Amino acid sequence: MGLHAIRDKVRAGEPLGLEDGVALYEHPNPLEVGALANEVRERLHGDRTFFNRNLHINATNVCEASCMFCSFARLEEGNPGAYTMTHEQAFAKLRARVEAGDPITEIHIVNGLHPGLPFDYYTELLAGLKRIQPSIHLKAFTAVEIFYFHKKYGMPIAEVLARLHAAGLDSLPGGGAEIFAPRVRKKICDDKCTADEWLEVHRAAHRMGLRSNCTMLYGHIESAEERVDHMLRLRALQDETGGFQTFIPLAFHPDNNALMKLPAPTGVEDLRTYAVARLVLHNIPHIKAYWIMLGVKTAQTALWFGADDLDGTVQEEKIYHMAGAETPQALSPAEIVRVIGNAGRVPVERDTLYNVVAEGEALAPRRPFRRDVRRLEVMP
Ligand code: V47
Repeated sequence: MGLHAIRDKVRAGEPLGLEDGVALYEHPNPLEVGALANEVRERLHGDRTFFNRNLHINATNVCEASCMFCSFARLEEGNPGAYTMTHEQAFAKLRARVEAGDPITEIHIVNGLHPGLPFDYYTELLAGLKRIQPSIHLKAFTAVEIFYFHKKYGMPIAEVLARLHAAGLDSLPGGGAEIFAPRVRKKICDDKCTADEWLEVHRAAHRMGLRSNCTMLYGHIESAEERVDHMLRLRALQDETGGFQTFIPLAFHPDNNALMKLPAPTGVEDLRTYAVARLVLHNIPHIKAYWIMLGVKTAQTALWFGADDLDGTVQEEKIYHMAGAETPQALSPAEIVRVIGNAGRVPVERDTLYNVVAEGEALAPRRPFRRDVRRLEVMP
């Protein structure tokens, strides 16, 4: 399938199929693929580029699963580097932000599958954070964690979600999806929930009115066809429920894990994956360039290859930094605003549900944007 035919489909609003997606991966010119994705990005969002003020809490890295790509997990309490926060330690992280006068709107919580914690550990974690800042949005627990709770505590998925929601859960992050193809899952993450189970958790969350994100871990052993198949399965669930807000392609980081012999994906592969995602996932409103994982410069470039969101200020990221990410642990809102502006886009501070918190003059003080990037002329 040539790019002409795909361009016609995209412009006519026709969904792309598996063959189209693979053709986009195989097309010799990534800039042409990127330009088509940028058309869709600008049709949906113009120049607007979203970010939020958030804090990451990884309450424990003790994890029963042995995913080959993971540098964060430790199999047992007591192993070198293993930790589990007390509630007070987790609460102190939010209190520190509140005392610093930092108006964060979201806490992102992702953990290992800890075999020894009671369900109350999680409900009390959520409830305690809400007591400190009732307005905070808690985006917590990947579908893999929710499925683990369902098995471990013997409750239906809907009941796990309902009890967490009652304690303060507001939405689900998109992690744990990896690659849905059984061939890949069997090799890299055989001992956690299947693709269907991951999708079932998100379906149940959407039915309850909770929104969620979705991800794809790329750049390890998967093929282009398996990447596109993954996107198509997400798109099918989105057709059914409409509950996904954002798709986040996660580039594999090879340090300190069992797949460390593999090279990390190149910048061109990163940008192409953003573009293919924007084109295939026409029904998911946002594509997030997670700067922590991509690096700030590639994330800026991705804003011209389909992405319209940079994630947030973050503070203390562990999963990628233990896997070799060299990005800073946090960007201030003023820095994010400058990063977006210097990429030639317009920053918009959002909350987790994409309500606008601030834009234009109301945003953090900043140096003037270099808005002339589109008008650069070749010097004589
Ligand atoms: O599920 C783990 C990935 C995910 C590595 O929803 C790795 O807004 C690359 O869920 N190299 C967790 N990736 C992160 C996550 C997330 C992140 C940002 C935003 C959102 C959101 C969700 O991190 C895991 C796994 O797919 N991961 N190890 C690694 N070595």
